[in-house]
Amino acid sequence: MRTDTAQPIQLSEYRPPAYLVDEVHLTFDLQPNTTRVTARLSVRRNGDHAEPLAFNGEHLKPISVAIDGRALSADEHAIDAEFLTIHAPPAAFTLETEVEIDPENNTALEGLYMSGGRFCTQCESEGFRKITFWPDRPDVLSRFTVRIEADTRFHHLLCNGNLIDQGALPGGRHFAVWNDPFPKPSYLFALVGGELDVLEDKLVTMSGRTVDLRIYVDPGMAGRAAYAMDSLKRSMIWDEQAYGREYDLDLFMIVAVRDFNFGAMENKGLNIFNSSLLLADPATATDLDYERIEAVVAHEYFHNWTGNRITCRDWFQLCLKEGLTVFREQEFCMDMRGAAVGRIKAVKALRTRQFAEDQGPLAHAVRPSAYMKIENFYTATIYEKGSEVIGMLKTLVGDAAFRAGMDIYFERWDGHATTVEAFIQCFAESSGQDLTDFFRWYEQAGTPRVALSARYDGASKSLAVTLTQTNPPTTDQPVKRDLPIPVTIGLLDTEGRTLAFERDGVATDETVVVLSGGETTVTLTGVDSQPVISALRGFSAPVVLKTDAPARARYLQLASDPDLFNRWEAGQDLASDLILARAEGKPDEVGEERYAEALGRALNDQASDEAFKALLLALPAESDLALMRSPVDPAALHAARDALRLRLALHLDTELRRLHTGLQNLGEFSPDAAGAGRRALRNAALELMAANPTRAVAEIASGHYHAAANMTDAMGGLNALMRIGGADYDEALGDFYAKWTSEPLVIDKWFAIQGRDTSEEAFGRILALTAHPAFDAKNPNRLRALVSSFANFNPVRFHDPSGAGYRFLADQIIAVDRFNPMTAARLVDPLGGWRRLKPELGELMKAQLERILKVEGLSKNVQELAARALA
Ligand code: B3K
Ligand code: ZN
Repeated sequence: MRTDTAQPIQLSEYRPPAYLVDEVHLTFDLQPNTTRVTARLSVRRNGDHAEPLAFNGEHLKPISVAIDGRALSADEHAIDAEFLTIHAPPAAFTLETEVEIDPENNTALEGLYMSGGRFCTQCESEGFRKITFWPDRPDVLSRFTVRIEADTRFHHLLCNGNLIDQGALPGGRHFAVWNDPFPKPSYLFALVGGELDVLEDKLVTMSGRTVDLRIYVDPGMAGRAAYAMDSLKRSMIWDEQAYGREYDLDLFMIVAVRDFNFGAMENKGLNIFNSSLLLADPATATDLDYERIEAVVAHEYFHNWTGNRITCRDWFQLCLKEGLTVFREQEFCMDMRGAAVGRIKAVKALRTRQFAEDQGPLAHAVRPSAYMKIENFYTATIYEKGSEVIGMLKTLVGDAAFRAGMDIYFERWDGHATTVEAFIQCFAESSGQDLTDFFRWYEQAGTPRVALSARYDGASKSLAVTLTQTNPPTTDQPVKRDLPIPVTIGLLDTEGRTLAFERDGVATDETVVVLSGGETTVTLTGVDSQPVISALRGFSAPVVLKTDAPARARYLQLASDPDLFNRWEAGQDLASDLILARAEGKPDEVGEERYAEALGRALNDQASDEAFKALLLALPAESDLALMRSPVDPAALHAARDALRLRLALHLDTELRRLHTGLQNLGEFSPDAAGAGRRALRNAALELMAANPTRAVAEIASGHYHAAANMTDAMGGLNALMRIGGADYDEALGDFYAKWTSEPLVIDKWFAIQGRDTSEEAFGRILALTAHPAFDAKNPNRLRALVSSFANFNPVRFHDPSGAGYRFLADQIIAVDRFNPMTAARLVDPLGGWRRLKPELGELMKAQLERILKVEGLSKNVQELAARALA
């Protein structure tokens, strides 16, 4: 087994770059197998010491290296698998290099590669070094001019910035020259060459400039870019209004590609998107697809200020751009689609992914202090928890100081690469607060546990609320410090009405208590009756809250907490307790009936919207329940959750059918939040009905599938049929495949639903699907559709007692690692949980990690994650 891991890179060892590149001229002679890249760099020494120059370069075939027009001799420089070294360069000079690369055989999809017969790039984090020799680190900012030459069948030649020249060349070739006036790090470089269709629009910015907007897609698909275009325009306007940030170039382009290792990339002026996050029409995309397109288009656009104009000094600062941009994206989405529902969805995602990360071997801080492969750190902790930390900062300093701090940040750091410290300093200045302790949120991994207890004194009408925190050790940090934790609190009376109170003599109905140190007590006065406490409203901090409140308090909250997050949370808490009790062999039948009753009442509440009710109807996921107890018995959790689903289906039968019929919408499809909410509730009702798989329900599900006028409903029907199984499901699967054979994004959904099939025979089918002619592991979307949905969303089959599920995942990781290490590494995560599983399963899972580590030639990416998972 390989345990000889290379040395990690340490934050404490950061050194400024020895050489800077102010200006670069690149020429690409695009050929699928032999692309020539000529680079002319204006290089200058950074600092006083003469040092050898070491520029990154990997998988490059060097042709020539020259300084100030003179070719370098063999003893003046060296080229190995990772670096171009020049032993004694002058203080300032022009470096000219020429290399050859092979985009067509670049299956790792990093650097310059081909997708669907077109050239495209992906450089973050360290892909640019696969294009040319370069100091490939984010703190080297350069002005790029790029000339692209290609055969005219590569009709569009795109790059960052502004098009400054184009024309024909002999031999059926043509060229385009692009200049990006904004200095940028190499990870934001992008280039695209190929035959594309374009959807065009314009936007007049706040200062009255007209920006051309272009979205490039596969020929024939321009109509499907309309929602992305609409989302882009709304994002641009939102950033002006919310943060005063205007777009800077005259042109903003997005290109959609089918083969992409993740979601999308914020390259300056030329975003590149996975087509699954860009193309949508009602027939082929679900409401969830629309929602994600809106979010990701906004996210990548917002990076223009938080990421591009101001970038990261080093990759340890990744959350500086990602956490902040996720935060801005979430604010935007809540403005577009409703705050409560948006917040609940964000917290669900955080808990499922990030809380799991904290409990596993891959736990790390929002700003880690060491890494092996930075590619492995694009995690839920950096992104989602990074966003939560910004949210807490805003709560702590207040809205006005938050906005003022952002203004200072934009003003001070525009055009620079900076650090999280420098960012936080802006808020210390705008608020006058000492944020030293707050900074621990960036340095300390793990999910704090907060306990709340309260004592009400009727005589003095006062309520003493005590909060305590414990910070359990994580694999990377055994000893923890206390954190400042903002806990938003409101009170309800026994009828569920808001109970006003006073804090420090000021009347209010909501307050933020900052738990600092191990324990904090506050006394609220003027509390007229024994209250129910609604704490951690809006999920004001990424913690696990435990209270001593009885179930009846939860029921009251579920019925009437004005904080909709906490209303939903109360339902989830009640459901979790019931499922966990049943999984442990202590079912609470009376409690389950009571829960069903309460849910029925919530569904009838005329005041709340459908999207919210759809969330109420969904029980906590098995993966979330698995985080609440250890050792985990996935089969017991699955059975207990199914039992509660069945009880709800039986108890709410009339109600669910009424919803299913009543919410039928025969009008025109609209992707807006209201329309999506109605479809979500109707499909959630059907899904719950499917927990009671009678003939009648199967017929309803089949009818739902066949009558579907949009992809959301088609998938809703297929999902319900999958849960019921049998001939109707098989018939619908066949029908679906036949109908959508030529639509790759839809066929991805066909694979994904089968990956989630929990029936006994599902695993055999999943194995067989890897030999299906439409299965292509080289396409990350297709691979993830089957393999990730199985490993992440099908716990009962993944954790099969035979270990076959783990073996299957390991087989896939090993196979994919040979050609695409980044995507292979992203599959490792589900194997990290072995310690928390019941021992007989844990051993089987561990054996697969050991097997992976024995593979000859394993990538650093997979090796780091598998080794950490075992350590
Ligand atoms: N910044 C990119 C992610 C890059 C991932 C590199 N492995 C997309 C984003 O977060 O906006
Ligand atoms: Zn991002």
